[in-house]
Amino acid sequence: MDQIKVRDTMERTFLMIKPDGVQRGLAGEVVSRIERRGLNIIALKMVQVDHKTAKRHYAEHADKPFFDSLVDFIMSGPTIAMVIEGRNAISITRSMVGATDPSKAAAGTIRGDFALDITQNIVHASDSPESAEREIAIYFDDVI
Ligand code: 3AN
Repeated sequence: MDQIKVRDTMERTFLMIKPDGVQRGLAGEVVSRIERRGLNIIALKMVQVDHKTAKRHYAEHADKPFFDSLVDFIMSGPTIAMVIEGRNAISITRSMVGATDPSKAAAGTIRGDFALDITQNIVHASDSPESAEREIAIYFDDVI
């Protein structure tokens, strides 16, 4: 897979609107928040995640008790995958997404405003440069 080129603090990160976010009609809201923050969406596509890809996506959680439910849920409907670029894009996107557990997510974050459930929590976003590179490569083989 292609390497992601990072210049200065310019970063690329991966964000996925999960099946619940798409099904609830929140895709526009999520995209709008990213755009209004000033980040650039440089790639975007709708993806029906297959089993192999789901297991690859969540490989770091393979030994967790919630692994099967994570994999099942990400495959349960269409998702929207995107690559976001901007200064400090990884940490800024994570701060916009909010805490993993929506009961701990601050109001004003995507999860804090729209989610109640730790599995059905609207979005996934990369948590480090290594994760971003790995996750972009899973879903986009044409982003350099
Ligand atoms: P985040 O999505 O905030 O990066 P991760 O990477 O720690 O969180 O976990 C990936 C996904 O696994 C979460 N989005 C959530 O759906 C699920 N998850 C994490 N921790 C738990 C947990 N304790 N119980 C159930 N599901 C969990």
